[in-house]
Amino acid sequence: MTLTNIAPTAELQALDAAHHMHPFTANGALGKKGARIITRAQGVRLTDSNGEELIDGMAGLWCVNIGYGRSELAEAAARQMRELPYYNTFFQTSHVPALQLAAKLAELAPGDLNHVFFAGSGSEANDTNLRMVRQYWALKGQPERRVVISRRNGYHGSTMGGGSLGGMAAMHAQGGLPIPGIVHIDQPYWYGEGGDMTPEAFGLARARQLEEKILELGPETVAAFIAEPVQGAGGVIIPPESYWPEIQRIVEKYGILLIADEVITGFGRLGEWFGSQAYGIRPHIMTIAKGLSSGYQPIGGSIVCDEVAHVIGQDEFNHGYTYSGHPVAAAVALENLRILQEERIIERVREKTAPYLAQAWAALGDHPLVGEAVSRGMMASLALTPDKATRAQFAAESGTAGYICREYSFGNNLVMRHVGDRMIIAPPLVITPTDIDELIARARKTLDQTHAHLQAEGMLKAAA
Ligand code: PXG
Repeated sequence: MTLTNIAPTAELQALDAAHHMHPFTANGALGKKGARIITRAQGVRLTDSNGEELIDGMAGLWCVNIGYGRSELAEAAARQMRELPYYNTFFQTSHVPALQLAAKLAELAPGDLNHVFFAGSGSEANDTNLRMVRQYWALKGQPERRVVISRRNGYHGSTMGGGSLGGMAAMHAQGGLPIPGIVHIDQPYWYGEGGDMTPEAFGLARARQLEEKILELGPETVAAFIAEPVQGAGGVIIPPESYWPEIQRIVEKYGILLIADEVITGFGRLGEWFGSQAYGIRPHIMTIAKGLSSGYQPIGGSIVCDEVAHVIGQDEFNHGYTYSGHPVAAAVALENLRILQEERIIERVREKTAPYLAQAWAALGDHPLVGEAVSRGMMASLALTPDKATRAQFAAESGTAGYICREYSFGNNLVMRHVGDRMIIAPPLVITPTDIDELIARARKTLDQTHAHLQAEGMLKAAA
């Protein structure tokens, strides 16, 4: 393929290394190696500055649900930019894209989740949630209800609030996180932490940690519990079936608010509009972002139930962002939702693509390097292990094998990520069975190469 609009790759990489600070990256090391420059994309495929074509197994960063290259979204953005490129919604004004998007989300969201507070991202939305649940209890005359319970290895964003709500040890190790008033319980990660328990018993035990924590803190101090229906950034951790019903029982028993962080699971990824519907979760607030606009524009928000919105509305909520409900982002999100709905993309995931992926992905479980291969909807992960029978960890530092595997995958033109020694994918929802076959073939080749590499280096050793 000829590329006419860009400089040679080495030149782009040098500029990138000199001036661009990448998120979640050791920039010194990347600068020496050179970033892969992505120049365009169509459907489920990316093209880089050398003209190589990659299958995007991660839908960008879990967000390009409708796939790349939908010109309807570009047109919606251009139309809106010409008509009203920006206005705020702070001081007794509104605009059509924001109010239409709020109404559409109220229609799509389950139960009485009928009110939307917009943000520019998932992190911002979770910061909103943290302030909103505390303000809710303050207005209810219970200002001492301030603690938010969250989970280790959960991900809720990278701002001070979002990063504190999240339970990422590597994030907490930098910059003074978590902020006060946020406590963490353990995750429902059976494969890694379940020991000899059955998944069902383990799921119950991990859910009951919520009750134990509430009792330890005193129920009168707890504002809310926040969790992702399926953990994404933590490694696609699919909870045992027993987990969510028990969580639901506990939050209702103690009357605390439940925040479902749907930033990844929203907008079809689990074969329903929201992950909460897939698991029968009844949250008071849902965090949304990513698939809301399929990543074509930065937008997030909180979908809030009648009761919480009513109480918050009793006083001025001193909170908001310049770009809350940005008209261009809202117009693009509306067009994205129209496509998801009219093209029945979520139904196709539920009935066809997710079952197909589930079967093809599970077959990777027979590979000698794979301890488990699991999926739910269009999220899938596999655990690399030196010993399948015992679900052993590698003797090498966690993430070493995963990184090697990711490098082979990238070399095979498949974007498959690693989280520690788990390999993960979350492709665009429009991926076809033929594309899935190709994705799986590249993943299998990647596993073979990784296995050979680890064997040659004497790294197929289990931790003591
Ligand atoms: N909640 C969840 C569940 C997320 O996955 C956020 C909140 C924050 O959204 P913003 O838009 O502020 O990034 C996320 C974001 C990874 C990775 O390594 C995942 C996310 C972001 C960056 C990296 O998988 N998820």
